[in-house]
Amino acid sequence: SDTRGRSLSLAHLYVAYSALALGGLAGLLQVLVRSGGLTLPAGIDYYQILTVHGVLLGLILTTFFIIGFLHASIIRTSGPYSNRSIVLGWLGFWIMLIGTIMSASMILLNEATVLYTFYAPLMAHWLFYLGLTFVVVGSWFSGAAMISAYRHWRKEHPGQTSPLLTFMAIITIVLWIIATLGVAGTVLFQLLPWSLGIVERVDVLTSRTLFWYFGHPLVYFWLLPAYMAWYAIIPKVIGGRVFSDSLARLSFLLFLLFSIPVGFHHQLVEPGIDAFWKYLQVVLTFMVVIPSLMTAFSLFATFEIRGRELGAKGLFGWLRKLPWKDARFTVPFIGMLAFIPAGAGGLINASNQMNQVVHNTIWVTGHFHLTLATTVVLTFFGISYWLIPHLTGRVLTKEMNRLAIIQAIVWTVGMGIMSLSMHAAGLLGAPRRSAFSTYGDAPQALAWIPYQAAQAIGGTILFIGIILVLYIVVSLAFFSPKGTETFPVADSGSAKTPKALEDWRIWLTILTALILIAYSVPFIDMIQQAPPASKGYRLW
Ligand code: HAS
Repeated sequence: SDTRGRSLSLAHLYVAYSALALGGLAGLLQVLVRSGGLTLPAGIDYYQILTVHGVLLGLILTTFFIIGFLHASIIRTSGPYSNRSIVLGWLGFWIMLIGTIMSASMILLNEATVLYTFYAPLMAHWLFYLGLTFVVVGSWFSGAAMISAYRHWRKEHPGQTSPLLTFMAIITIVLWIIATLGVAGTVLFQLLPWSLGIVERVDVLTSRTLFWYFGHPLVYFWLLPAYMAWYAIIPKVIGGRVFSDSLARLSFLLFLLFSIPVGFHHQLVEPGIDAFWKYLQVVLTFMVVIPSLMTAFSLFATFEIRGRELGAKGLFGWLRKLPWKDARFTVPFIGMLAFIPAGAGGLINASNQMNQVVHNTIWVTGHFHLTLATTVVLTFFGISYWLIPHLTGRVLTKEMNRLAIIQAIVWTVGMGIMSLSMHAAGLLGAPRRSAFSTYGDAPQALAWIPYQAAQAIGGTILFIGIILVLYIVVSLAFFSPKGTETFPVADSGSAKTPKALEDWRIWLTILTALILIAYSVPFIDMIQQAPPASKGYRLW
């Protein structure tokens, strides 16, 4: 029916999975190099492939997948896009794609080996920063397409509560737009002029602070689409309903409020930021844990209620009633389970004293391979298994469903081995972002080697997982039998939801106040007490 909307979403998903193919290959190479088992040919540098891996998987796969999924969710629940939204959506897609090609080319030419956080004073070619600017600006066009569709719906349905999935998609994109103001600030006013030679030096602390103003909400921009599926789609897959429409909306609003003013928990060991402001942002970080706990509660409730409806008895009998053979449920469910240890690791990171132990160790890499690369990514795979055939007019066959569950098991085994050994080696002091070295055969460094070998084994199993998921995705996109695959949306009974939950004036005012409280004084301090700015370095 809505062919234009379908093509728009699909185009984003195709770019996302292409990024997975290239970024995954870089991941395999880098675990092998790090374990000491491989030397890269033709002068290719370890940090170059690490940058390819981080940028393609952390920034490109996620942004394209999420925007494609958000478009599809809004169209599914609020109706086909107007011409205006379609044009804005395609403009966004092309600007982002051109930006991606610019930045990726510079990385492949080894002129932007600055890792995915592109911290100053490491300097990249100016085209890399310009490419990133295009990606961000393009995503704003996509956001404008979504907001325009949402406003249109509200105009057509005065006084009604918007569909839950649309509301969640709008929170996610508003979070992204407000967060990207920080990264746009550092790229446009600091990194671009500096890499072009217009200014000679860069203020590193301000740049990193602007980056983390963006970088932390970025991780919730990754998480919220997974939560959309958990709250509003999975209940339908298991034949149930959303536990509470109001609770789901409140949890998304809490993410909007608390995920931005917390960037300092990535900068706890950095000088130049007063301890009081770090403390305040750590308190706010613990506030952002609350909506995740609400999510866990509400998911358990949905699962249990459904299981009991199906006649389950005893304390845990409902677990047996869940549709374990359905990849649309099982694959994201594994992601949910992974979030229990992953979230616990996050709480450790956020605790100031424990952060001193784990910061800049490979523990942190283990943390985000559980959060992003397991919880979020497995949910994205689970979504793709019905979304891609839904968009291409095909069906998820029994064989592909079975393969999808096998894929998730392979992924879990590979990631389990890799991430556990990353956490363990991190506690033994192994640094993150470092190529293979025995540090002059120092005993401490020699103790890390078995864990690095385990990482290589886990990483190789994961690569098999990547081949499997790509095989499934290509089959679903081009070869599965023609048919109709539904986009499942659970009933949430939004009629009783308090109207205040959709009163943007309230929430955006609180958000602005929180951001100003958390960041104003530290920024003034940075400007007034700025240490000498750095001239910068190049790794290339
Ligand atoms: Fe994090 C570093 C703190 C969540 C990603 N994080 C990172 C980096 C990334 C990342 C990429 O405070 C590295 C950045 C870099 O390159 O330097 N993180 C947290 C905290 C949370 C958290 C407090 N992180 C995430 C998520 C990510 C992500 C989500 C991506 C998607 N993280 C940090 C800190 C650092 C950090 C510090 C900096 C470290 C440093 O020093 O550099 C929290 O949001 C976590 C809350 C979650 C929970 C779990 C709730 C459980 C649920 C599962 C329900 C399951 C069910 C099924 C119902 C408390 C919702 C169960 C059924 C059964 C039957 C059992």
